[in-house]
Amino acid sequence: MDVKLIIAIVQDQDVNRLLEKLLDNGIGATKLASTGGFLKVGSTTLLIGVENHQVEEVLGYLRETCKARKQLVTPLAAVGRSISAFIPQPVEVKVGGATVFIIDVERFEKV
Ligand code: 2BA
Repeated sequence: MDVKLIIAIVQDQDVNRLLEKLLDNGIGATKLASTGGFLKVGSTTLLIGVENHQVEEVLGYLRETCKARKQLVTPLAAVGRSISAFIPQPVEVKVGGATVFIIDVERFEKV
């Protein structure tokens, strides 16, 4: 059996629709709470174990349900400078749809 582990980092707003799609189609998933290293806001990481022939199907569900969104980030003011020297302007950052890693599983057991 050729098993893959799909690790998908998705935005919290998209998770319920994605999980519904997966479960309706008999695909199991584990949901983990996560935090993005850059924005430091909450996200959800799903562990999805599937056979190789189901990978494209899962990618399809991810594309259908995970939307790209824009967020404004305000860079930190430079330390040790007067406020007039550096007034931080919000910068727009595009987040998502989903960040996906697909990993070969050497062995899969349920004991
Ligand atoms: P965050 O690290 O919070 O990043 C959120 C968004 O900020 C990213 O969206 C990207 O558009 C932007 N960004 C990240 N690092 C940046 C930087 N050094 N300079 C400028 N902009 C930056 P996405 O690329 O859609 O990533 C969404 C989330 O997926 C990330 O949240 C992180 O939790 C995860 N992720 C992305 N790339 C990853 C990687 N190579 N390894 C592990 N996790 C990753």
